[in-house]
Amino acid sequence: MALPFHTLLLTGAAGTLGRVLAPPLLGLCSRLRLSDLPGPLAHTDLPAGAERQACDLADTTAVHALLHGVDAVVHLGGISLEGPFGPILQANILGLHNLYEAARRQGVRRVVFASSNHVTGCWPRANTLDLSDRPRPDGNYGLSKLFGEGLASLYWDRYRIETVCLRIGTATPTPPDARALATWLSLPDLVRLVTAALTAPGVGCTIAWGMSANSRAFWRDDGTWAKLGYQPQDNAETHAAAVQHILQPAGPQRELQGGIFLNMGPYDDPPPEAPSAPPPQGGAASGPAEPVPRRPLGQA
Ligand code: NAI
Ligand code: 15L
Repeated sequence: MALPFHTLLLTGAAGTLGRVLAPPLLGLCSRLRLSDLPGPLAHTDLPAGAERQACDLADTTAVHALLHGVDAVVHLGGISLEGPFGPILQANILGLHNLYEAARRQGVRRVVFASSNHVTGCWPRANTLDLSDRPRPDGNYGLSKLFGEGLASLYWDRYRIETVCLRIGTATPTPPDARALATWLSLPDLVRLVTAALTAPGVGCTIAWGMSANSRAFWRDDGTWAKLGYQPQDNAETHAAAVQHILQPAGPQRELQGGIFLNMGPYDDPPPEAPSAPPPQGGAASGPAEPVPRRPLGQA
């Protein structure tokens, strides 16, 4: 039987999920190209039989070379945690723009984009969301994933590159805490979901929740899974007794869907000013500086 793809590219191949996905992706193509930053790629045990091509996603020229001859991309590469804007701007925002521009020029047919639940992380946990609910990113990282979903939409409407954006929850061997009873995506279900997203016919630009069939889910599938042919086999509930007592500290991180990411940032505030020293005895007074008068709005 013919394989679905000639050349498939996996970015972020040396990362946690890349190492899970590389072996099954080998079975879907004649050539699998694995990419990551040079250091991680060189030091990670990856399946023999796949090509390796190191590339910093922020390097426009290198990304164009990386996409040469590629039919489809599973895009996992980039910063995978909340943090300051500068590095996320480079790896996730510029990196994604480079990827889609190179995909357009190289005639790539489909991208499976690892988006994230942090696109909607500011929704309260009491809400069960469907895809009509507006994005409410919970930080720089979630914002970069929302940018990716926007790029996917643009490159489908203008250039007919298909994308499935997977809003992945918590993809781990077992759920790590009580929140993950809602967000968990088992690793076998991750493989099922990515395979379905790659091979389903006519996906256009689709967004799908990336979770197992969790009884306590924060999100409701609206039929997208069936269209993709994804049938989750796992349910975090089987791990409930082990983790339901593991709660995040009281505060937004416990109330909102994004969890611990809500406890991070802002990052760029100047350090608090040191208290001013008392004026020297007998010297010129050096009290606090006069406030700068504010101009009324509308004046130059
Ligand atoms: P990870 O951090 O283990 O892997 C990401 C890989 O991207 C790393 O190997 C890193 O070296 C590489 N990378 C970082 N900056 C790069 C750059 N400038 N150029 C090229 N490569 C770069 O993350 P993980 O857990 O494997 O996640 C994979 C993807 O799935 C990420 O995009 C993440 O945002 C997304 N995701 C993961 C979830 C999870 O539960 N693991 C949940 C939601 C989304
Ligand atoms: C993500 O997007 C992260 O990449 C992953 O490390 C987890 O934090 C996950 O979300 C989550 O929300 O559990």
